Amino acid sequence: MKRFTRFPVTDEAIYKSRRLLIKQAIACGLVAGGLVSPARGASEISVTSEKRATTYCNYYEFSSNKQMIHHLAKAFSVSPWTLTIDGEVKKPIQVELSILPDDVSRTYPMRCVEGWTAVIPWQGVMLRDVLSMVEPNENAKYVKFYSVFRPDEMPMQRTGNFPWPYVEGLRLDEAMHPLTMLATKMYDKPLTKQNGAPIRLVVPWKYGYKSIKAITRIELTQNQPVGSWQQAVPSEYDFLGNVNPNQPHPRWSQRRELLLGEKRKRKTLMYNGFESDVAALYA
Ligand SMILES: Nc1nc2c(c(=O)[nH]1)N[C@H]1C(S)=C(S)[C@@H](COP(=O)(O)O)O[C@H]1N2
Ligand SMILES: [Mo]
Repeated sequence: MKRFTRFPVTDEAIYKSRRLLIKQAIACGLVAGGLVSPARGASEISVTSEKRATTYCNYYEFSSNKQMIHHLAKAFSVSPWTLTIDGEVKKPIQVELSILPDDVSRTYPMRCVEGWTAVIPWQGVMLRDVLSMVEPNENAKYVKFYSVFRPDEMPMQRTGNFPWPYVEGLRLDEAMHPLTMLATKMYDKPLTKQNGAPIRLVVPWKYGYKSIKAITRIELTQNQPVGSWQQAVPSEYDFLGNVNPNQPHPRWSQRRELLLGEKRKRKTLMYNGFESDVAALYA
């Protein structure tokens, strides 16, 4: 298995050791490659505690209060669930989630544009393996994701001031990148409701808003989709959403970030540390 930058990411559950020592990064050649700065090298990089990652969330359908979401999500039901994949494809399908493999395990930093990061071990499937099941046709250029619309169970959907349901999009080449996952588990357990059960997107080199939760539909499209945040606040959220410490944001500096549980901020890395894996997509 290829090791990705910033964190030594493996297919075996490396987080079981809890602490990803910088020594491992040195062993992986990340320091030699200049991907881990000496400043970062002075401290160790840990997986976020499961407790923190499941009680400090962004999920605007429930609330804008990050610590309230895990309480409010209790009333949300995630089974039965059908995932439709359609649009510019040769074989549209409705997937039983139980048939999807969940044997890809990746520890990725989830970097929110607000300046905080949770380092989470995800399990699921590469999106490209799911897309190849439906066989995108020649018109397919983008992938549009739709989250669930359940105003009865999601309090913020009863207000009209956001373009519900939450939607997001990727270019087809981004969707086919091997880093891009559909996750059905985290910490080797089924996804919690607050973290996006039963199935969510995880795109590690992009800001968290791209990693849409509770997906009901994946539509291959010819035209570039408009994400819900992009539509609601275009000056703050662009379509690409690539992590970039040098691109100023009107509300939050993107230069630094707080890893949940730590006291001091760390420098934010270009493409969230995955520059050598994805920079070619944007050349
Ligand atoms: N459906 C939906 N997906 C969503 C959001 C949301 O409000 N609704 N918030 C996004 C944002 S802004 C972030 S930072 C991540 C947070 O993921 P986490 O709570 O699992 O850490 O989820 C993303 N996916
Ligand atoms: Mo976010």
